[in-house]
Amino acid sequence: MAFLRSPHAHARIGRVDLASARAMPGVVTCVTAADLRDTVRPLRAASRMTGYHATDLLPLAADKVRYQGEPVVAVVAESRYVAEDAVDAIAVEWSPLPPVPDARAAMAAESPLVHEEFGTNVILTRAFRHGDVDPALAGAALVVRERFRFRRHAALPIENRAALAAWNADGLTLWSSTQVPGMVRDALAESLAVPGHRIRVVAPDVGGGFGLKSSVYAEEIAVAALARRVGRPVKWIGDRREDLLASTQAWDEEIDATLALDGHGTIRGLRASVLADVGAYSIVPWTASIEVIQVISFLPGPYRVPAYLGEGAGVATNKAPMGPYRGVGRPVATFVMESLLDRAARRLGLDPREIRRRNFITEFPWRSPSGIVWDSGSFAETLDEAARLADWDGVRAAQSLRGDATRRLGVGVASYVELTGIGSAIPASPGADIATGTEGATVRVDPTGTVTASFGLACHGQGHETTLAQVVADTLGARLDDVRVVHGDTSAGPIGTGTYASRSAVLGGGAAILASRSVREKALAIAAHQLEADARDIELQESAAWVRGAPDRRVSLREIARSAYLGARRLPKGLEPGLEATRYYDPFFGTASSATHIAVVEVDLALGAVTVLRHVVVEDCGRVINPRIVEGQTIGGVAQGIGGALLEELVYDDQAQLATGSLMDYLPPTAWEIPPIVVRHLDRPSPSTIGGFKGVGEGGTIGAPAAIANAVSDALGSLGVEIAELPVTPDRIFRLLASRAPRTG
Ligand code: MCN
Ligand code: SMO
Repeated sequence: MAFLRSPHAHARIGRVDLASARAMPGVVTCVTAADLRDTVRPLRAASRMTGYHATDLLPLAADKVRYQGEPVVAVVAESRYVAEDAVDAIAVEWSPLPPVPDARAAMAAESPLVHEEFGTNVILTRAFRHGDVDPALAGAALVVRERFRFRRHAALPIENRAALAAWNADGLTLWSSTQVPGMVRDALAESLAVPGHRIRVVAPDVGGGFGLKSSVYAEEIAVAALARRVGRPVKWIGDRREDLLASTQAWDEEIDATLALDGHGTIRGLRASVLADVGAYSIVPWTASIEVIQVISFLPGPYRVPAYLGEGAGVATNKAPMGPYRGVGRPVATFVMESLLDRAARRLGLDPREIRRRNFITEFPWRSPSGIVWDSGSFAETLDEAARLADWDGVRAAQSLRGDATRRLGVGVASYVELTGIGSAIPASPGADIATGTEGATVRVDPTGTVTASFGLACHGQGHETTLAQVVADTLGARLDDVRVVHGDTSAGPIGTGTYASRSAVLGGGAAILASRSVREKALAIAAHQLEADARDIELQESAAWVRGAPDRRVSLREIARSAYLGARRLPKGLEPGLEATRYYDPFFGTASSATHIAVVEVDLALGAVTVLRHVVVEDCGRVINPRIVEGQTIGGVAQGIGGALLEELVYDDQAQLATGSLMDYLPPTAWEIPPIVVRHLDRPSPSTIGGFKGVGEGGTIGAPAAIANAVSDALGSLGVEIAELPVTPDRIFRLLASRAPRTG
């Protein structure tokens, strides 16, 4: 399958002439929205947010297009080559409409509308209020104010999105490069009107996702609908251009923020107004709110903020829809709060570390101004350890020694707290019934004594095959080699949604512990029966059980499992045969992960170039299941954070045309830009989750941009430059310096 995608950001679709495309040898079918109207129902993401307008998710645009790259015609052919040629042979009569390229301008009364029927481009608003912020600001010794800008980014998995649909007498199998097979299954059941048990969604090993693959996409529905229509399997493999144009984009916000403090640097209040450019549609299932809600939820950070007002608005523009990308809103929130704190520290003559220490939350549980419960946190500890590892004082000494006029050294800190392993008490969006708060695990010991642990998760590089196997092996008492983890297949495991929101260790691991405990208890009962001992006296470890104190009275897990399935005479009286359990886990609120990042940078004033010399992360992700995996997660996250801080930006022009549609223009970091990254784990078990785990998959990306921005501001502080916009590209640094430099010659 190949798509004819809109060349316009905003246009009415007139007559579509498919005749020559259909006549080409090798073309199986060409369809428009009209051809699918009777067989595909639109999907809508529900929410009770104020002023929220849902939009339809359909496989192809009907009537008008709202962003460049939106799919309009689907062509199925014998090969991708033929399909692409057929796309070129299609003639569409477009009536271009005035585009909406800018969120602030889109709020003006005279702006063209992305969705006329809403009568506005503001498609949602949300606010968090805590205490009385006005008097806090009015009576403060110091008020720092800034308009911050975080530019639009792409999650950019190296592997583009892809989907393959095949129908047979049993129904549909969809192989998709998705993080959320459970959600896609439910969505397809609704959109194609097919019973859920006739749909199997498989997410094989297809590389990275980074949040970009955690929504339901038009192309997934299109391949499924077209495969049903033509009675043959249909495959779509997206290319890089399609990925940059038509996958969800992220982190596009403008934030007006004001922080009020007393003379000692103690925070009195914080006010922020966040304008998010959410693009053309409200995505399924997250809605268009996912970024903006996270920004205003997490702005107060790991600090005591007695009065807070955070207001956010999501504004529709003619760009690809905004969706989740590693960190979701928190890279932005952390950038804003940490930048404000450094500005305050500079005005007060305080060390950046000291102003943080004075404001860190120290009592737990703590209810944040946006209603999140922080169950724990190691804020000061991560800060002190990171400063030590980064040799903060050494950098300061070097700064004062250096006489180099063109290259400046800077050090920057960012501390954050994030909610991970989110349970059912915190809905993804108000009133939305997406089952993000629960997850299941099935643990089965077969008669050969090996263990299969299956999950509704869909891991895509996080190493669950290792870490979840460790959890099951440890809890059950099996050898690690005897445990196989199965995930990413809606027909092979318990009900679940998938892998996102740094939830798998907490929710999947929690469910795995519960299921493994049930299996272990039964295995102990069977072993006790066979060894003629009391179950309380049985040890079960490394796939063998023995009577405590009498190690030669033993049976293997294999013998226990055989008995479990042979039944009657091998089992204690009344015990049900079988050796497996399915359990679900809901951590209710979730748990607080925290970290401090410190970046040391050098800024070349002549080139405007920033080099990150070293980057240190000290994190508290609870009990660490696997230190190497956590280290890898953190390093990968920091790499994406460095890209976000220095290089990566999706640029749209004033016609809402994407100017960065290839990797020649959109610049992810390479090994060249990534310095040695030092990671330390504190390993402080969560008090509120089974197993004590806290999530860690996004943290690297949350802390890095803020730390780097603060390091650049530190390097350029004596020149009067403070960073308020990311990415801080050479061009931006050049302009900042030029606007402050005295004119010569
Ligand atoms: N882990 C651990 N000890 C802990 C916590 C976690 O050993 N205390 C391990 C886990 O068992 C898991 C890994 O660390 O193997 C990440 O765990 P977790 O924080 O639960 O996050 P998820 O597994 O739910 O992964 C989602 C997260 C998100 S939201 C994005 S975005 C992201 C990320 O993971 N996308 C990634 N990391 C990625 N890594 C790769 N390679 N590719 C992506 O697309
Ligand atoms: S952005 Mo991660 O998939 O929650």
